[in-house]
Amino acid sequence: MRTYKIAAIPADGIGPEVISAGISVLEGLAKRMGTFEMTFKTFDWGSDYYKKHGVMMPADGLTQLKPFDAIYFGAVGAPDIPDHITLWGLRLQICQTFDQYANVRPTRILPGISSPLRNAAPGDLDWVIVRENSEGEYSGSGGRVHRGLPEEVAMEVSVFTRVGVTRIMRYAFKLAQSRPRKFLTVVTKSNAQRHGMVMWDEIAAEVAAEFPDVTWDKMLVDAMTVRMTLHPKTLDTIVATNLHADVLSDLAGALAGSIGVAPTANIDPERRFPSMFEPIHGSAFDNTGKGIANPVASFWTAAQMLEHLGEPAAATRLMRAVEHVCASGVMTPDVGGKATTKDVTAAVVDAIYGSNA
Ligand code: GGG
Repeated sequence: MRTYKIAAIPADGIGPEVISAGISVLEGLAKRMGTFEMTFKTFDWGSDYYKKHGVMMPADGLTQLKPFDAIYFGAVGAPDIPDHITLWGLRLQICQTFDQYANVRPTRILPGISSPLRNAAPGDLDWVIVRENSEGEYSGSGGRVHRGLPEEVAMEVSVFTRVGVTRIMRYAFKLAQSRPRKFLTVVTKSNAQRHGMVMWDEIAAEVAAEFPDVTWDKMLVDAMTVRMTLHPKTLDTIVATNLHADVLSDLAGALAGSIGVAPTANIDPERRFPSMFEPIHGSAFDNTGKGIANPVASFWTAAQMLEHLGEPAAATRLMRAVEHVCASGVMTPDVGGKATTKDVTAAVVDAIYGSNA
C-alpha cells in the first residue's frame, strides 16, 4: 500500500481549526479507500513561533520540508505582527524556494450555496484561475531609502522574466486544453504597464501557437472584474500575474458564495519539491476560536492534493462528499448555515462512508 507523507503547517488564526478538520477527513477517506495511507507531521511554525524565536520557521525549515510528498498549509497573519513579516517569513518563503510557480485556484458555486450574483446557479460559474506564483509583483525587489525623512523613497519593482512568463502561460494553456471548453483568458494591464505586461501579451501569442485547439482572449484586469461579475458564463480558465490573480481570486471566491470555500494549490509542475495546498483565506482572527470557520476550502484543497499525488478516485470521492453535505444544508454561517466546523467535518466523513458519495 502506498503511504504519503504530509507536512501539516496549520500556522495562524483559523488555520489550525481548518487543517485539523482536513486531516480528520483525509484520514477517514484513506481508511475508506483502503488503497493508500497518509501520515501527517505537524509543524508549529507561524506567528506564535515568531513571538518565541523571532522567525516564522527555523533556519533549516525548508530542509525539513523537502522529503515530504506534499505540504498542507493553513493560514498566515496575526494582528500584532506586520503582515509582510508573516507572509514573507513562511508562505512566500516556501512557495518561492520550492519554485511552486503555478498557483491553481478553482472556483465553482457548490450545490446548496448561493452566489451574490443575481440568478447565478451551480454551473454558471466554473473557473480555474492560474496565478503566476514565483515573480512579478512578488519578486521582493526594491528598497527604501531616507527612511522617516520627507525625502523618503520606496520602490517595489515587478520583475517579469521570459522563462517565468512562458512557463506559466504553457501551464495555463495546457490546463485550458484539459477542460471541456478549451478556453483561456489572459489577463494583463498592458495599456498602462507598457514593459512587463506587453511582454506577457507577446508571450501569450507565442505560446498560443503551440495549442491550436485552445481558444483564447485577452482582458485588462479592471475590465475583468466587470466581466466576472456581469458575464460569469463567458469565462473558463484564466491566467494572470501574481498580484492580479490574487485579487481576482478573492473576487471569484466571493462570487461563488464565500472566500471560505475557495481552495488553492501551489504546484511545482516539475516535481522537484513538495507542492503546497491551502485554503485561499487568511487567518481570520475575528473568527478564530469560535468553532465556525468554514472547512470546505481546506477539504477542496485536500482534493487538489490527492489529484497531485495521483489519487484521482479519492479526490472525486472527497469532492462528492463535500457537495453532498453542502447540498444538504450542513454549512457554516459565512454561507448562510448554522453548523459548526466540527458539524461540517463529521457530515463530510459520514458522506465519505455513506452511499451518497
Ligand atoms: N492560506 C492563505 C494565506 O494564509 N494567505 C495569507 C496572505 O496574506 N496571502 C497573501 C498572498 O498570498 O498574496
